[in-house]
Amino acid sequence: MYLCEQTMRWYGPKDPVSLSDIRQAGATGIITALHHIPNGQVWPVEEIMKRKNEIEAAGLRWSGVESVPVHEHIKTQEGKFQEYIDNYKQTLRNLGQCGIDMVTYNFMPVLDWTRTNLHYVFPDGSQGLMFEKAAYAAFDLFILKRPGAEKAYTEAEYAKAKARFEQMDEEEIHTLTRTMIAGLPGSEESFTLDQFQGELDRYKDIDAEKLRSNLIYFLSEICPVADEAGISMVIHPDDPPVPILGLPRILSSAADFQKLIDAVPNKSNGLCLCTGSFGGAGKHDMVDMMRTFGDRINFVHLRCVTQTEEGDFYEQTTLEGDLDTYEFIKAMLEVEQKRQCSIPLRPDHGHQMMDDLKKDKINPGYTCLGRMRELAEIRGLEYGIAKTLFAD
Ligand code: DNO
Repeated sequence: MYLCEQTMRWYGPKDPVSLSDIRQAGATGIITALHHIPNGQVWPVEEIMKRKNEIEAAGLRWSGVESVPVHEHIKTQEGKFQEYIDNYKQTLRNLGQCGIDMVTYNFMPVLDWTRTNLHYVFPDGSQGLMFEKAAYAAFDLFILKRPGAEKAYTEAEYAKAKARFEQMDEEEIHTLTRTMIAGLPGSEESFTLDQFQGELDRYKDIDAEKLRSNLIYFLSEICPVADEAGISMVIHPDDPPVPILGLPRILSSAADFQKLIDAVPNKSNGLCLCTGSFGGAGKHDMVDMMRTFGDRINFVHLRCVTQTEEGDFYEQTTLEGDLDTYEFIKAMLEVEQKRQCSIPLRPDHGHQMMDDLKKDKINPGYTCLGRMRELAEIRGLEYGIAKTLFAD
């Protein structure tokens, strides 16, 4: 029987969570990246091998890269973008040569994932990540003061954002600004407000169709190389799956992914099914996505969120939230038996809880204990479903 490959993300030697912690949490695989190599440069074979050996020495497998970042110039097709694409191809060849077979990336302009609060306190005392629409709008309208931002909001939303902003003290404004633009774990960039507006401006003539055609160009260049290197490229969906700060978004639904595979049908063109990203806004049927795109899903981020009527969302634990985790895992097991392979899955984020609340240095969403709880719940649920429904 094929169960998922249980993995955890590791931010490399500087991560306060060690490889040994991850192994003790029950994972067998590691998802990581060479964060020390600047965006756009080739990852040399020696550096890849060094990291691979370190992971294997801890009794774990390097199950996939998250992420080989896509340089902003590739997204906007300016400057040295062709050189960055060539570098990307070489990185894929080098990873393939070292036996790494899955690479995650995203095509979100400027920012990777976006939240407004990294320390929302849940009723049990643990802390998690959330997105509050009024705080986000207050940032956009009154802190960043993005030109033309008013057009993105209804009168009621504007009024709510204004009231929210007026409530904030200096400290909250500072924390919100940092949360929005200083880069969450895994993001490659960090900015000041002015630099940030400058980055947004580079997209003023790029709408969703243009961005999509730049992504399709990128894929048509790299997928043949990935096919040959034996690598599955998995795109991470937009998080949250709605336009942010006037930036175009192109991977916010099942239909968006369908457009990509219609344009570039290569085997290596795949999806990272992140249930929490799609779960952040709108109605998306992740169980159906698993069934529809099963052959192309080569990585799963399992995370449950609850959306509110105001457009906010909270990151819950695995068995709470809007996702039917039982049906999702069942659908995943069906795909794995059909494909006769295990798909790597990682608990995406976890709450900061217990002893981790006392630590000074943590990566929000990526603490040890919270993710251990997530993984334990996922593996228990999967085991139960597999035993009862898939036993030979
Ligand atoms: C957030 C992560 C993202 C993801 C990238 C993939 O927790 O899921 O940062 O790694 O978007 O390129």
